[in-house]
Amino acid sequence: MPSKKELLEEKLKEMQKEYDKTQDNKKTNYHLGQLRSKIAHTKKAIVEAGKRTHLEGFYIKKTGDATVALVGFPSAGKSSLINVIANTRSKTAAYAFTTTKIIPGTMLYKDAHIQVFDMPGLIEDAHLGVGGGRMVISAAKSADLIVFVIDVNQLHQFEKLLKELNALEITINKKKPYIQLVDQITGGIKIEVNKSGLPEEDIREILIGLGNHNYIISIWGKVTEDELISIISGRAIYLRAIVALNKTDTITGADKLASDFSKKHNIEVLPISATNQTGLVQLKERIYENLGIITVYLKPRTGEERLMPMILGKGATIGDAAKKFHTSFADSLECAIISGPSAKFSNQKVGEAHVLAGGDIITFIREK
Ligand SMILES: Nc1nc2c(ncn2[C@@H]2O[C@H](COP(=O)(O)OP(=O)(O)OP(=O)(O)O)[C@@H](O)[C@H]2O)c(=O)[nH]1
Ligand SMILES: [Mg+2]
Repeated sequence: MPSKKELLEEKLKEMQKEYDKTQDNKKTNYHLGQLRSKIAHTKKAIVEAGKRTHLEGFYIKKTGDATVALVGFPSAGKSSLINVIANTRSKTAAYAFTTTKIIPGTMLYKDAHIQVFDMPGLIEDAHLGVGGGRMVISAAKSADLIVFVIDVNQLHQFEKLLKELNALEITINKKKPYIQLVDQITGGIKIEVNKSGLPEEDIREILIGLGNHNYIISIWGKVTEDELISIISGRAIYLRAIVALNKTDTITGADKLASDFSKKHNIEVLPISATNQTGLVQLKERIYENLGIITVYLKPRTGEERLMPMILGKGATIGDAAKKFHTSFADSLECAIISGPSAKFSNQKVGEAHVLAGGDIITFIREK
């Protein structure tokens, strides 16, 4: 028996066919508008129908300063990789499906505790729940960065992985278009800003199709109809990702291959070998960089010289560091003395608005 989702998909196809063959003129205008609205409605229902199958209660504790998920097909070398970049032992074997649950480990880099998840291999139709796919995708969704582990001899698997993620409305390495929605009690739909590239009529119909009749909407970037539906219904997920091209010890010309692959798919690619432990320093550095974090060091004003590392987001200021150190601390901060990459000279006195850089050493000075 076809599932509810399949029935809806069938219905959607028919509506789209009808839409495509109906000519756009004054007579058909109303009919087309109705159809568009129905199409938007059905798309939402399809997502709803699919939701239950891939969002079953699954929870993994996040610790550390940031999290990274290793995603790849079986036998790509995810477990071999986590074993050489993090403090964990995950079973590896020459056969597929060696890893059956999520194995967390911690990678220490520049004093940041980066939690890494080794995961079961993803396979085609994972989004439908095949082969533990639900668990993997649910953990991947909550990670700050995805590292796709790809066997250099199986490059085609990358596109399949992307397809699986796209089926779940996960978009890789794209900035989420900025959309503001204000719910109203009455007043109908008002479109204040529209830089979407979509006609206002379509936006109106999508909103109505999704059951939103009184809204003020502003869209500040280009979006497709599907993206708009996905964002308004709250399910669009945007994630950062890079590729670890593994098993480069088995081929020659790995660097060239990695750079071609990178250009083709517009994604950062790091050639590595988990077995020979090559390329790992670069991989760690790019993981850290893509997480958008910096490490700064706090130096007490008096007493011992021990530096305390603190992890902050890129662009963080002295004020942010003080707040992170202690919520009450920021209020009584007079200034800070800094040395390091963001300082003009050693022991520079700066205010709370000063923007920090990785490697800075900070001493807070509080008001008396
Ligand atoms: N030559 C070579 N073999 C590797 C490398 N990394 C992993 N392997 C081998 O590939 C096989 C699979 O490795 P695993 O680390 O178990 O792969 P996995 O991605 O964790 O697989 P699943 O848990 O089944 O999803 C093992 O036989 C590894 O020894 C590598 O860099 N070079
Ligand atoms: Mg494994």
